[in-house]
Amino acid sequence: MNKKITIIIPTYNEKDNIERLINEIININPELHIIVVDDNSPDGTSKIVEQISAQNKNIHLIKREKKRGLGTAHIAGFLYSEKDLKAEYLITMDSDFSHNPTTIPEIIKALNENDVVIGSRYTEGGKVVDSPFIRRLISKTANFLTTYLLRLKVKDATSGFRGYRIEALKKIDYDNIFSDGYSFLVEIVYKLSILNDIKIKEIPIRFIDRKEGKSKISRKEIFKAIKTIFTLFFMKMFYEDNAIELLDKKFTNLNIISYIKLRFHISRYKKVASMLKKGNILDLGCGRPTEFMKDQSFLIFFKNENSIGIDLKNIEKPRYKFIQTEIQPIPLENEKFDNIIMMELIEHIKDPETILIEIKRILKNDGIVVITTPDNNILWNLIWKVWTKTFGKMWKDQHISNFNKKGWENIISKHLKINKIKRNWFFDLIFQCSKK
Ligand SMILES: Nc1nc2c(ncn2[C@@H]2O[C@H](COP(=O)(O)OP(=O)(O)O)[C@@H](O)[C@H]2O)c(=O)[nH]1
Ligand SMILES: [Mg+2]
Repeated sequence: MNKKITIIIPTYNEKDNIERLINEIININPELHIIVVDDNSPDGTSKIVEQISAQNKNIHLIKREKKRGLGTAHIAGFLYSEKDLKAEYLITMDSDFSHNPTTIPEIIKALNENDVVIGSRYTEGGKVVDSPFIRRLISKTANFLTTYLLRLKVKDATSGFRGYRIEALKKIDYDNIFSDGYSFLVEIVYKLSILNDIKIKEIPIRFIDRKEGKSKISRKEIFKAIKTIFTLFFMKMFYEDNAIELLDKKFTNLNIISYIKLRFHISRYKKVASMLKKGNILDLGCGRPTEFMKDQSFLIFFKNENSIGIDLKNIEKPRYKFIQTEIQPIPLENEKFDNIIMMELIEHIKDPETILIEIKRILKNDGIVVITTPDNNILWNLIWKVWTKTFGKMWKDQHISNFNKKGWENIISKHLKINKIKRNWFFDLIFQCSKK
């Protein structure tokens, strides 16, 4: 064996299992490095491991001062494998013999061809033995959610019996891992799965319920797992739309209101983007749409190098060309742009027609204009009332021009030809226009 391989085993009160497990692993291959991560188990598990490791330099003990969860224990093992042992393959397993050590050579073999290998109960040939009904239900439910919400192709996303190539793990920023307990297993496999160049393979295992000691999974861990899956579900959208780069904050620091707002803006971006034509773009009012998103978010989303953004407020480090200016008048030459977009801005202007005249002037004759603005209808006002009551005041106070769909159609069509009207989330209008 020329590769350095570590076996990472988290333990909490496993005095009846750990020594026998270590011996069985040594019998399989004495060159394997075993890292036990013990959270100061009251039953003295770490003392047993200390004694063994004093005799055998391949046995390592990471002793943590208190119980800190399975996920952080795995990470501690990853870091030790990478930094201290310079290992290439890392294997994680439970200490209670639910994971049969004789599977280790199979995992190693599969790691030669794959980045991540999962010992799977639910792939063909896999099995669960002697597990209580409730445990099976929890595990099945978690896997059902990861399949349908996260669209994760892995059949057993909660299995802790795994192999990882260190090169794959290096692509994960452990600082951004938000789950510390069992649901860490879902989070890390999900985050690995969305990287393009990662190969994940499941190999069947027989999972046998523990004979010695007690399970440490608690009701709290189950709630935390549900929270993890839903948080990842929200994240999914950003990866899919490549929109994580629009955030000015760490994703995990967003709250539920931020998620709602973000979904709203990105949903509009997609629709607006689909209405544009080839060529250059002017974004009127290109500043951040909400406090946790970046300035020029739409332009960053759309990725057209021929873009200019204009805003009343200054922007630090603009990603695309930027002019800070009033927009009545717009300090640009006539017939300059293929596309002009103006999102959620026109309602802030006292005399909306003046800006439409300016847009017409700088638009090329065959250019496209996309304007978005709230539809001041009953629904919008209702949503507004509920929102203000629930979450507090937002932007509506600054809306000087309030019209419903008909009203906006009348104003816009005085200056431009309306080709298409779409809606974003029922109450937001999107007008695609051209010159008359
Ligand atoms: N270091 C550490 N190990 C833990 C912690 N919670 C569970 N473990 C270990 O993780 C493995 C899986 O736990 P177990 O209770 O068997 O989970 P179950 O098989 O899902 O019931 C066992 O080896 C436990 O000793 C923890 O907070 N810290
Ligand atoms: Mg167990």
